[in-house]
Amino acid sequence: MARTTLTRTVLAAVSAAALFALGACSSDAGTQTGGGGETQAADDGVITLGFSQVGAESGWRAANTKSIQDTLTAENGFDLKFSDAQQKQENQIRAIRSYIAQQVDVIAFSPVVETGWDAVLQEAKDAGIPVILTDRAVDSSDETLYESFIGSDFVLEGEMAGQWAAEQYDGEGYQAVELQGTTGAAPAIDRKEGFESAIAGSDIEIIDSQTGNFTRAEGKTVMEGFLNAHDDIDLVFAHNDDMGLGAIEAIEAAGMTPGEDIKIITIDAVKDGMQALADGKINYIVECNPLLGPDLADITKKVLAGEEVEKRIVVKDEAFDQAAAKEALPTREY
Ligand code: GYE
Repeated sequence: MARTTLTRTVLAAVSAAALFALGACSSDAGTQTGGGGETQAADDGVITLGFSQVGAESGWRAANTKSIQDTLTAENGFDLKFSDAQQKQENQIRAIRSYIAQQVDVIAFSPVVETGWDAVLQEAKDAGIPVILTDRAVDSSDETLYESFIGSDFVLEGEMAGQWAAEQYDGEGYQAVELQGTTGAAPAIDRKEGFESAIAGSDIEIIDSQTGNFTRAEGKTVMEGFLNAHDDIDLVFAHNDDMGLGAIEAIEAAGMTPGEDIKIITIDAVKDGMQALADGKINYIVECNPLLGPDLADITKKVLAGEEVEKRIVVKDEAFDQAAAKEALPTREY
């Protein structure tokens, strides 16, 4: 439970004294000390963590939310306060401010877009509340505004997708369209960059590119637009499975066979995407592991214990073709 100001101050004094007695009250414990000099260590053993989630836009997000809620449980010593920002930065900023006002022990969030966080992160720092980023990065020149960033390497994911495309389709004059993730989001920016760099010099050309906001519905609508505007699309690169699944619906509605008439490459490898890959409707998927709950729990405990944590924790991803998807599906966790 969040503590009241009174208990917080008293407990902070107690834990500061305890740290001092242990000889640990040095600048090494800086991650726990905010502008007011208050110590943020968990006292009653329960860690109150405020988590601001991006939204519920995709299968990946659902698996990510489940991982966080299944890990940060009372049995594991957490009091999780969870809010869904519905893909809006202003909602996330509001949630973070409310966690600061509630004096939680730690704030974690997955920033919907990369920029515009410095002010609210500074407020958390001034309140002595450590912040951990999960999944998506912020674009800030001040790395002291957060403790650690846990998530995949999105540039690498885009590169893996592009490399496979270049190997499969080079020399064939392939015309590709791109379904981008949410404008300004780290995975949209980085996956685009990675894919473009990997296909540079190949025979693949991106003839159109628009955001589908990481959702199935928008992926479908944008693909319908692409199909109306171009009659020579060979390949779709979708920044996530859901938009690829929306594109499949649009391609089928236009009387074509996805995976054959138009090839599809996506990122995430969540169940529905993997099923479509195994069914031959998608051609290749680069994984993005959403199971970030255990790492978040671990890093949170270390930060509150004053231990050094890595500033960047990179989650490893695989990639699947159709045969690999058939093999992996029965034991897939998400
Ligand atoms: O790929 C997409 C989701 O930030 C990695 O967000 C995440 C992305 C994921 O909506 O499906």
